[in-house]
Amino acid sequence: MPVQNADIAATFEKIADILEIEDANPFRVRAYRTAARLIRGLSHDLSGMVNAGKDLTELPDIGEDLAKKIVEIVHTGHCSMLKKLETQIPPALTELLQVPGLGPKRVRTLWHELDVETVSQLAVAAREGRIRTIPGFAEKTEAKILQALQDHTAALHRFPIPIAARDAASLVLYLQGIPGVKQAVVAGSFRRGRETVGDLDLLVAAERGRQVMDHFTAHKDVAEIISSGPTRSTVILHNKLQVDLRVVKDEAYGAALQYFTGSKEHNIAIRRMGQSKGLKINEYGVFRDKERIAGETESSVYASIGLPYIEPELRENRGEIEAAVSGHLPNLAELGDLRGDLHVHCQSSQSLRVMADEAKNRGFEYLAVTLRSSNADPKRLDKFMAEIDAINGAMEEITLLKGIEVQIEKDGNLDLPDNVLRSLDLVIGGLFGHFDLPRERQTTRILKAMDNPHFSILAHPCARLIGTRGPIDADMSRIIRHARDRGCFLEINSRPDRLDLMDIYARMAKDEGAEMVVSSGGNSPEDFDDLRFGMQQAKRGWLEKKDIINTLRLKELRSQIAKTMGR
Ligand code: DGT
Ligand code: CA
Ligand code: CA
Repeated sequence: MPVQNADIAATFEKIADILEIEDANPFRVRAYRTAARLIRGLSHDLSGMVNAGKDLTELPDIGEDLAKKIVEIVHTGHCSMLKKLETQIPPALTELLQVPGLGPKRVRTLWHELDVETVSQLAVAAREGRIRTIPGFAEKTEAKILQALQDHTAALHRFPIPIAARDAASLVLYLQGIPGVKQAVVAGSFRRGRETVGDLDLLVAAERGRQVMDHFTAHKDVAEIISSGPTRSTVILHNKLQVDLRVVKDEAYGAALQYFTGSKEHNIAIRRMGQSKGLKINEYGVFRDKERIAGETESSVYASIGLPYIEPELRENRGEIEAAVSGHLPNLAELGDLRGDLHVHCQSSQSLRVMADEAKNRGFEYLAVTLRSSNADPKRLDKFMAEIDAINGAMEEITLLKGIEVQIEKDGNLDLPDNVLRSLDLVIGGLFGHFDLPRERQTTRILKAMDNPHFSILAHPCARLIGTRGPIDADMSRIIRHARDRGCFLEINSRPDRLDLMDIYARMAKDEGAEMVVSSGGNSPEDFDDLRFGMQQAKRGWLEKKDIINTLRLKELRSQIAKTMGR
């Protein structure tokens, strides 16, 4: 199929967008926009003209340079200049331009001032009121962005966890405050720690359901009541998130929680096991004939079929029931097991101190600050080292490690020379471009990066951005085995739009005997909160304390890393 005029116009629009984000010469930007508009309005096909050997510069506003690009696009289907430009900015950045009210200038400012690179990061920044703090962004702008994002998120159907988490926390608190409510919790996929949720499932134990429902549907965040009865209601919040509420009596609370936590596949398997023992298991309890024999707690439901309690993160019918039967359930790692964070960024010496203080307050023993390789010119690197030494000299309770985050280049080389890497305690490497290489090349690229003797941690190995960019096409099982053999560690990055390693690969890595690290990947003190999402992902991957190296004491951690780095 020949290249359409619309494709060529879109390519030029995209070039103009990126140039404008990069603050390029406005005349250059305008040349691409003008050409795009002209091409869209043409009545004849450019590909036909190219193939007929016509001189394109005879068209208004098309010079030598643009003509050459059109020929390239018609012949090859792509534009090498655009490909090059795309590697210069975070890949999701141009998607921010789709948000009504955001032009390239604003996108650039949000990126530089707030580190906002994706739509979900924009949502979090808007919700936290950080956008209004930038000069030129009024409170009204922030509200407009928020509204636009809510429409955008609704279109995605599934909600990112941090947004659901806020609504969940505030609704649970609200429900707990209603007279007569004994318990209020979140069930469903949220409780199982999935990375996105379709809707929120809330469960309340109370005697009088009608009263609870009336309070619930009157909540200020409720935009629309889909249905409301004495035991079940469904509402839509202003941000388009659907919330289901079930009210049950105390004696059925455990059975209802087990049922509404799911997953459906897990429940079906549990119900079958019950049937084989002559039991009926449903959301009201466990019954033998008409007699209720369990249901007050979740544990009682599992115990009725001879099983130990199964953690919600495992309930996907991925072997957890068999493991429970044979007594081989994992002893899952907990957030409290983490003794430090090995991947955070700091913008200034001041924020370095703030991060160190916060890490100490959270009871961490160590914190690796990872300078971005793009900021690692000799002068800044020296300053960074000196600042860390100064803080380590002044603070007793916590040790800062000198880390660096390097980019894995297209050919698998790291973007800093070995003599620089040698001077650091920790080298993290990740993919920041060329996400669409074919499988074999992508895989060998990563294997080669890990072979660098200074390489210690593979950051966000799948390089996906939830809701924006899918995982790279690579042979994860080979990457995992290589990491194990080489002694490198695989990161579970806790940023809510990354959550990468994904649960299935964390599980594969554990099974293969590779070791992992759960990192916040944060830029500010609050970002340590995200570790809970990373730990949920770890639990969904069946990880135990021994699978996660940042549960080690500093001394053991140091010797592990030193071994990896051949020191
Ligand atoms: P989501 O909302 O798409 O992120 O995923 P869930 O797992 O929260 O699904 P949801 O909200 O449709 O239902 C909540 C739980 O209720 C689900 O995990 C298990 C239970 N459930 C719902 N429908 C059925 C069903 O037909 N059979 C069984 N056994 N359980 C069900
Ligand atoms: Ca749900
Ligand atoms: Ca639901």
